Amino acid sequence: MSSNTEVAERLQRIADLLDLKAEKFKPEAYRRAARSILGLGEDLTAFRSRGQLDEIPGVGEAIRKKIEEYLTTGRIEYLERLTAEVPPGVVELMGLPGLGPKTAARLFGELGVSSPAELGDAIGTGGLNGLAGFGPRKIALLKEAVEGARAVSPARRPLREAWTIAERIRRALAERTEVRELEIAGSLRRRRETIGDIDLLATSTDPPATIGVFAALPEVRKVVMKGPTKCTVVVEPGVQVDLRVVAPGSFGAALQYFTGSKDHNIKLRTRARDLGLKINEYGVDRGEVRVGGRDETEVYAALGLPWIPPEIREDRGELEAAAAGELPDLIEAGQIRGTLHHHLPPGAEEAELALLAREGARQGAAYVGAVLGPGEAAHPGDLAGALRRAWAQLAVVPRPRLLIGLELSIEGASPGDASRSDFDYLVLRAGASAPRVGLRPPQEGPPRFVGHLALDPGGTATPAERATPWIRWASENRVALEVTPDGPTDGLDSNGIRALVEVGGEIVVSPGPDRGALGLAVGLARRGWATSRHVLNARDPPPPAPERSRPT
Ligand code: DGT
Ligand code: CA
Ligand code: CA
Repeated sequence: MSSNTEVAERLQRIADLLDLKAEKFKPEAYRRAARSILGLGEDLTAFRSRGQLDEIPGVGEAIRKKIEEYLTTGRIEYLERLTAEVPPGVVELMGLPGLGPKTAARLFGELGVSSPAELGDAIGTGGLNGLAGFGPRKIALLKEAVEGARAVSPARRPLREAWTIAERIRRALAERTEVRELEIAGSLRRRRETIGDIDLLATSTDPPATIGVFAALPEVRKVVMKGPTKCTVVVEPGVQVDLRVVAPGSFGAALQYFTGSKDHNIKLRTRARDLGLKINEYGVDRGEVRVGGRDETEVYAALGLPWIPPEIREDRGELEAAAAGELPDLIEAGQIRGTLHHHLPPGAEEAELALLAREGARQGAAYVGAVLGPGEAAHPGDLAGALRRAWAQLAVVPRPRLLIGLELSIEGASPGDASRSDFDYLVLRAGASAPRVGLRPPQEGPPRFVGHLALDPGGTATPAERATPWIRWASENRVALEVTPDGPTDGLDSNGIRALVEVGGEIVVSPGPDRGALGLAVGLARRGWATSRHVLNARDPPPPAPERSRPT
């Protein structure tokens, strides 16, 4: 699926360049299309040959033409034109961590800074002092970014990006007949919000052949180290991947060891020692006798413990809970009854709804929740009515229930919105400001509100610190907070989830804008120790009230 990443990367670059030119809405459209393409389970060329590029969410006519142009000619003229308009150093500048296109545009426009090196010089000579919006803290962060760019250690990647890369490699290796077991280990298996490098673990009837195939994958940019059973490479776009081929009898022990976390492993090793055992990546031994190593369950069992889900292996109380037989019964993807946060592209609402219905039916969803915003429809109530009628006509079996939510910014919501009869629930978009409105949902039934956090990525506060006031607000008002595959950049991180469920709050698990990554969002929820009791969309909503009047 290399053309998918290639196209997505180019659309993303177009978005960045448009941002640099201070274009208003276009960048988000390109980003949405890029995200959707990254989440596709199939190569774009297959969509094209079926004439279905238009059916990819977020791909309208303009973007479709650019995709076709790329698939045919290997280039996108529009991108080349945009690139030519911008000095190359400025493009590098906006790629620095914490320095988006908007800041880069200002630095270039107002100070003529056109590369990371020039930014370093400008900071050194005090050239940024006094510039509006560039306080001492921001300048310190920029300095860090410039210095970081010089260092060798590459940045950590968001979970979803690393997962997409790892899955592609995993699929390529899984096709090989000599490969037997194959698992993604490390922080990715634990669904950590950010990933340093990708760790793969395999057993093989021909380890050197497997290593050879891995080192020669088309996405490999550089082979860092290649031995008979271990290989480290750097793949596009600059992520390190480790593959280890281990003996079948040690696969469980190796998987346990290389899944980590390091703190979890250290605690486990202490427990082993206390029991007169020795544990390492080859197995669990009592003296000369191997008592576990084939699979993970056996490894934990040898230490008198039940298998511990990877998502909570962080030494945050999971070993104590396991020893006491009190591990939480973590939420599973199969328990999700429906999803609640799909936006419908303006002008193509019914087509998108039909797609959602088919997808929902295929996945056995009990309901599908579409969300309308006051900005997306002139009269959301009328549109909701029309969509309900269109839904009733769809020839989809079994047809999930359609729920329609109204999305409001938290400042724009009023208590009266809570009792609107033309919507099934509200989505409150919460910005970085302190909560101001405490809407009370109806006393009966599950909460009818979903809070979407768009946390301000700036500042030095951790995602959990930034989420704290929202967690209190949400639990007090019985608002379920959203968990997306993008984690803290677009919702709660696992610390926030855990804090929320500990005070009796609820989450909503969403698949994200391209609808492809529900499993990752569930993984984050599991990392936050959430069980089905804590997940609003692991339940069915109350049946529709027959007396509820709806505009026709
Ligand atoms: P990352 O790559 O920074 O996102 O995080 P991890 O957890 O994937 O860490 P990585 O790739 O350095 O190592 C993979 C696993 O191998 C790690 O989770 C636990 C295990 N491991 C690595 N080094 C050590 C160590 O020094 N001691 C122990 N007990 N385990 C280690
Ligand atoms: Ca790793
Ligand atoms: Ca590693």
